Amino acid sequence: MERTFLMIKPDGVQRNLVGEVIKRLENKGFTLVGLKLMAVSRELAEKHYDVHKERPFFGSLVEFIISSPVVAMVWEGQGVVASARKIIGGTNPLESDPGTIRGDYGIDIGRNLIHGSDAIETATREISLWFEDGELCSWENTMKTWLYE
Ligand code: D4T
Repeated sequence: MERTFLMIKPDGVQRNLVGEVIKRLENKGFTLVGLKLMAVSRELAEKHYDVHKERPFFGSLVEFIISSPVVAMVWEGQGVVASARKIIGGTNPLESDPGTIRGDYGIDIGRNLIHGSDAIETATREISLWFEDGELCSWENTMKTWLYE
């Protein structure tokens, strides 16, 4: 079953949106297999956003991610990588569709509440960057029969 890495950024945690984010993914039918509140080291933040290291916003993005705790999560389900990105919404919250997390709760691109892996390969890399194998819990949701044909 496909897995993705999601991170509620410091603004999402500070704004008490942890429950709201989890609720949206649970209601969709996806299964939570990893969850932790953590203070992020500069090294981890820089590794996570390595692809953006030449971009002008890289420095402020790293400072933001390490400024206050984040909630790191792994979610599982059919098509979860692309579907979670749709639930999250476009990068710039002012332009994200209403009904998405960013569209409903955000304004500024530098405070866009949540990160989600953008492809299956990225998800694999990010899950192993943020979680040890032993921190993930493989379990079968008893509702599976009612979610999948
Ligand atoms: P993440 O990676 O956080 O899920 O966001 P996206 O996948 O939607 O967008 P991204 O990789 O292009 O940007 C990563 C991260 O950088 C912040 N950012 C981005 C910013 O502060 N200023 C900017 O101009 C851009 C493009 C927001 C998300």
